Amino acid sequence: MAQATDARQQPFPRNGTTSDESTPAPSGHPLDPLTGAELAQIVQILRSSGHLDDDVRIASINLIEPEKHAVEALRPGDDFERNALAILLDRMQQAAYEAVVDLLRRSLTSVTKLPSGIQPAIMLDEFGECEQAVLRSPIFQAALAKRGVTDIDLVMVEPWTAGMYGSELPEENGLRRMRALCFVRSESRDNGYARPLDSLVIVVDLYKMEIIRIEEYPGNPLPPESSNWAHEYIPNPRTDLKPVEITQPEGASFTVEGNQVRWQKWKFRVGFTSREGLVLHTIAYDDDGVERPILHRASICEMVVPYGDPREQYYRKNAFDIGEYGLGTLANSLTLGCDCLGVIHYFDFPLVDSHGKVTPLKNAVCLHEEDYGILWKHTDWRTGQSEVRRSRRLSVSFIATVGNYEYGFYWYLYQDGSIQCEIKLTGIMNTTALAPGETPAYGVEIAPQLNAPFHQHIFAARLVTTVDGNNNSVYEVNTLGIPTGPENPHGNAFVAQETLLATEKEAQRRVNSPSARFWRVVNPSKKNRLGRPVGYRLVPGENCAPMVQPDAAVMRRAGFIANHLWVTPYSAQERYAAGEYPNQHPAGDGLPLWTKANRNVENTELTLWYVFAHNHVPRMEDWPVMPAAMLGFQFRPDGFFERSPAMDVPPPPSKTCCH
Ligand SMILES: [Cu+2]
Repeated sequence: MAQATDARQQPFPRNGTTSDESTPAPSGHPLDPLTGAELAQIVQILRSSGHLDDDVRIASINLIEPEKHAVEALRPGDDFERNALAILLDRMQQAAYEAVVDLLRRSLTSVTKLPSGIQPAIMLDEFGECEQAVLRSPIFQAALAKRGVTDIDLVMVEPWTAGMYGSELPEENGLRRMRALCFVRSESRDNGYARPLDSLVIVVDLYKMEIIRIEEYPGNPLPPESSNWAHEYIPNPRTDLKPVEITQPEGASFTVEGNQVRWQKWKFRVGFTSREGLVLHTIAYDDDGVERPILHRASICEMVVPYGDPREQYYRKNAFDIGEYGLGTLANSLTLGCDCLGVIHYFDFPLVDSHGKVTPLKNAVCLHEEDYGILWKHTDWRTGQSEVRRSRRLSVSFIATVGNYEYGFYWYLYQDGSIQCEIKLTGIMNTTALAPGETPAYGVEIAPQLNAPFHQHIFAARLVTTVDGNNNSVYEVNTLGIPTGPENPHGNAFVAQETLLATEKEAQRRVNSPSARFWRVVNPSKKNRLGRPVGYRLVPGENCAPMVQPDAAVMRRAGFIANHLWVTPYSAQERYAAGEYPNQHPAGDGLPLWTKANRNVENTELTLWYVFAHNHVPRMEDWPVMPAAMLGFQFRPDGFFERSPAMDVPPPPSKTCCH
């Protein structure tokens, strides 16, 4: 891995001319995701160099993003490098590789074998291959027949990542594995999650695509009810909905040039990776003609969904949907008028499958404006003077389908300088079966004999902060009442107390709603007109503690969920909260490992990691398809502007206002 790490630190931009005049520098911007042509070229370079043959699969190919300083130093017309990291899996040799490809020179820079035991993320086509391998297996069919299931076409095999729990059998060591759960549809378009067959877990070797063993458990009968969600199954749809039309007769207020977006005073770039999906780069705000940076890079970089059912067949359900599956790969192609309304700009991004076939993902990211209620308002009751402004926000989003669940990722920019991240959780809950009359201990009965287990959806946002410049510090702000006494004789006093988080250990924090805790990211060398350092505050939304115990096996891979806030010095190599390869990782990568050094995080270049959780205690109303639950956080200016930056928003045209 050392070789590959070195290759990622190649100097950039490359000043001067190319050595080979036949390979001109690429157009666009060095942060632009790899194009389809670039992906095809990388595949071709890997093939012709002998590193990609029939035994080898491509787990992912992504741009090696240039370092922050290199991007900042870039001037229009500068020449720049394009390097990519391909993660390869040789099934025959049972080995994984990192290959670095130099697109400008059309050459392979390095190929590094990963240490044994490191498993790249699950590839999209492995899900289908795994399901088919199980369905075709006579021993699986025999296990089904024992349970009265004879129509194999109705069986849904759902592979889950196997993780690493210390309970693996010796014969599994070193194998690339998944653990598949089973569901049985009542007809071909039925909602299979209504009928979990929870007495079987099939452990599959993905190298050979064959069953290692079938685990058999005491099981309950299939629940009796169908719970279909497609429109043809829903009788009597409501009929009193009149149309709502979003019209923007003069078009949208944003402009898009390549992947760069400008909207009112905002400017940023849209990026996309196969792992994280949507990424925002170089978010800046034009403040009276001065472009002030805020975030260099923003993404949701990891997530984990721990389930609270301790039974042997279920305690390993802890999907790392980003690091183990890849949300970009699982992104939907969005539909105008359904997923987004109004004047839309869609970004397409190419995807490469495990065999090297490149296909465009149309409409992967949606960009549009939304009316968002009142921005500000005041009425002077003495004079009758009244002013109101409508809030307009810019929405950038994508939606990923991960098996039974959907995750919508939305980033919003507002006219008051605020940035918001919102995640919408929808789709179908994972289920288990109950005996007639049984009350579930670790879940909620949501339909007759159907249990939805307690679980949490935990997300990690990675924010490379550049609040008015590169060197930032973080303060925690707690609002505290002062005990009644000489300093607070009337008992009413309370103060907002700021505490500097100077080191990585000091900056490992949890949310605290009783003290209205938030974190203020400041630039200590930039003062506002009142003498305070300019800042942005990270305002938590819904959040809660992780419910797994600190010594739970999953915590060895998901150590990042122990804190809601982590602050690290900026490093382009520290990219994902659970490390580069959480799939079957033995222990301890990512934030817990890096922060052991307890590095300084005061007045230096920072990465802020905000971890937030939706605690899902299922409801009957979440079934059969869960109405979207939303959570997220805000990044709001705090002493960054000299006054409300929203004052110059003009009143709505009078014809659109009711009087
Ligand atoms: Cu949930």
